[in-house]
Amino acid sequence: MRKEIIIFLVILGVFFAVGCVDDEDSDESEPSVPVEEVDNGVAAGAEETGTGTGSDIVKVEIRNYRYIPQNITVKVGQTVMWTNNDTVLHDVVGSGIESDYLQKGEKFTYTFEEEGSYQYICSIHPWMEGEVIVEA
Ligand SMILES: [Cu+2]
Repeated sequence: MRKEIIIFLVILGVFFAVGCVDDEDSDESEPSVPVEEVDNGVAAGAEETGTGTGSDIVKVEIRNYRYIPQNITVKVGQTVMWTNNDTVLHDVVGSGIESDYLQKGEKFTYTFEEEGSYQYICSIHPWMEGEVIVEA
Protein backbone atom coordinates (compact mmCIF):
# COMPACT_ATOMS: atom_id res chain seq x y z
CA MET A 1 0.00 0.00 0.00
CA ARG A 2 2.73 2.50 0.92
CA LYS A 3 4.72 1.56 -2.15
CA GLU A 4 1.77 2.40 -4.32
CA ILE A 5 1.44 5.82 -2.75
CA ILE A 6 5.14 6.53 -3.25
CA ILE A 7 4.96 5.43 -6.89
CA PHE A 8 1.95 7.63 -7.38
CA LEU A 9 3.78 10.63 -5.91
CA VAL A 10 6.82 9.97 -8.10
CA ILE A 11 4.62 9.84 -11.21
CA LEU A 12 2.90 13.03 -10.11
CA GLY A 13 6.31 14.68 -9.67
CA VAL A 14 7.43 13.66 -13.15
CA PHE A 15 4.17 14.97 -14.54
CA PHE A 16 4.72 18.39 -13.01
CA ALA A 17 8.34 18.50 -14.10
CA VAL A 18 7.35 17.74 -17.68
CA GLY A 19 4.66 20.39 -17.47
CA CYS A 20 7.24 23.03 -16.51
CA VAL A 21 9.55 22.06 -19.35
CA ASP A 22 6.66 22.26 -21.81
CA ASP A 23 5.85 25.78 -20.71
CA GLU A 24 9.40 26.94 -21.29
CA ASP A 25 9.43 25.36 -24.75
CA SER A 26 6.22 26.99 -25.85
CA ASP A 27 7.43 30.39 -24.65
CA GLU A 28 10.47 30.10 -26.86
CA SER A 29 8.69 28.91 -29.98
CA GLU A 30 5.66 31.19 -29.73
CA PRO A 31 6.90 34.37 -31.42
CA SER A 32 7.03 32.75 -34.86
CA VAL A 33 3.49 31.32 -34.73
CA PRO A 34 1.35 34.48 -34.36
CA VAL A 35 3.17 36.20 -37.20
CA GLU A 36 2.33 33.33 -39.52
CA GLU A 37 -1.32 33.26 -38.44
CA VAL A 38 -1.79 36.97 -39.02
CA ASP A 39 -0.28 36.58 -42.45
CA ASN A 40 -2.61 33.73 -43.36
CA GLY A 41 -5.66 35.47 -41.94
CA VAL A 42 -5.15 38.56 -44.05
CA ALA A 43 -4.41 36.53 -47.16
CA ALA A 44 -7.46 34.27 -46.77
CA GLY A 45 -9.70 37.22 -45.97
CA ALA A 46 -8.72 38.95 -49.17
CA GLU A 47 -10.01 36.00 -51.21
CA GLU A 48 -13.28 35.44 -49.35
CA THR A 49 -15.27 36.16 -52.48
CA GLY A 50 -13.93 32.98 -54.01
CA THR A 51 -12.76 34.43 -57.30
CA GLY A 52 -9.18 34.66 -58.37
CA THR A 53 -9.41 37.80 -60.46
CA GLY A 54 -6.45 40.10 -60.05
CA SER A 55 -4.11 37.60 -58.45
CA ASP A 56 -2.20 34.64 -59.79
CA ILE A 57 -2.42 32.76 -56.51
CA VAL A 58 -5.80 32.01 -55.00
CA LYS A 59 -5.74 31.04 -51.36
CA VAL A 60 -7.85 28.40 -49.66
CA GLU A 61 -7.67 28.05 -45.92
CA ILE A 62 -8.15 24.71 -44.18
CA ARG A 63 -9.70 25.36 -40.79
CA ASN A 64 -12.04 23.44 -38.48
CA TYR A 65 -12.09 20.50 -40.91
CA ARG A 66 -13.29 22.68 -43.78
CA TYR A 67 -11.89 24.20 -46.94
CA ILE A 68 -12.59 27.93 -46.90
CA PRO A 69 -13.92 28.92 -49.33
CA GLN A 70 -15.24 25.48 -50.20
CA ASN A 71 -15.88 26.38 -53.85
CA ILE A 72 -13.68 28.68 -55.84
CA THR A 73 -13.49 29.73 -59.46
CA VAL A 74 -10.15 30.47 -61.07
CA LYS A 75 -8.80 31.11 -64.55
CA VAL A 76 -6.73 28.64 -66.53
CA GLY A 77 -3.11 28.99 -65.47
CA GLN A 78 -3.89 30.21 -61.98
CA THR A 79 -2.41 28.61 -58.91
CA VAL A 80 -4.37 27.69 -55.83
CA MET A 81 -2.59 27.60 -52.49
CA TRP A 82 -4.07 25.64 -49.61
CA THR A 83 -2.87 26.38 -46.08
CA ASN A 84 -3.65 24.08 -43.18
CA ASN A 85 -4.56 26.11 -40.11
CA ASP A 86 -5.75 23.12 -38.08
CA THR A 87 -3.51 21.33 -35.61
CA VAL A 88 -4.51 18.00 -37.20
CA LEU A 89 -3.13 16.77 -40.52
CA HIS A 90 -5.11 17.39 -43.70
CA ASP A 91 -4.44 16.93 -47.38
CA VAL A 92 -5.92 17.80 -50.76
CA VAL A 93 -6.71 14.80 -52.96
CA GLY A 94 -8.86 14.27 -56.05
CA SER A 95 -9.23 15.09 -59.76
CA GLY A 96 -5.52 14.56 -60.27
CA ILE A 97 -4.53 16.66 -57.28
CA GLU A 98 -2.54 14.91 -54.60
CA SER A 99 -0.84 16.80 -51.81
CA ASP A 100 1.26 15.45 -49.00
CA TYR A 101 -0.16 15.47 -45.50
CA LEU A 102 -0.08 19.09 -44.41
CA GLN A 103 0.82 19.94 -40.84
CA LYS A 104 -0.33 23.15 -39.22
CA GLY A 105 1.01 26.11 -41.18
CA GLU A 106 2.07 24.02 -44.16
CA LYS A 107 1.00 25.00 -47.64
CA PHE A 108 0.27 23.16 -50.87
CA THR A 109 0.04 24.78 -54.26
CA TYR A 110 -1.42 23.45 -57.51
CA THR A 111 -1.60 25.18 -60.87
CA PHE A 112 -4.67 24.49 -63.00
CA GLU A 113 -3.79 24.31 -66.68
CA GLU A 114 -7.10 23.00 -68.04
CA GLU A 115 -10.72 24.08 -67.81
CA GLY A 116 -13.00 21.95 -65.74
CA SER A 117 -14.41 21.14 -62.35
CA TYR A 118 -11.91 19.73 -59.89
CA GLN A 119 -13.47 18.12 -56.86
CA TYR A 120 -11.24 17.15 -54.01
CA ILE A 121 -11.39 15.80 -50.48
CA CYS A 122 -9.15 15.26 -47.49
CA SER A 123 -8.10 11.61 -47.60
CA ILE A 124 -7.83 11.53 -43.81
CA HIS A 125 -11.31 13.06 -43.31
CA PRO A 126 -13.18 12.11 -46.52
CA TRP A 127 -16.25 14.14 -45.56
CA MET A 128 -14.19 17.28 -46.13
CA GLU A 129 -14.99 18.38 -49.66
CA GLY A 130 -13.90 21.23 -51.86
CA GLU A 131 -14.12 22.24 -55.48
CA VAL A 132 -12.11 24.34 -57.89
CA ILE A 133 -13.83 25.45 -61.09
CA VAL A 134 -11.35 26.44 -63.75
CA GLU A 135 -12.56 28.77 -66.49
CA ALA A 136 -10.85 29.82 -69.70
CU1 LIG B 1 -8.39 16.28 -43.01
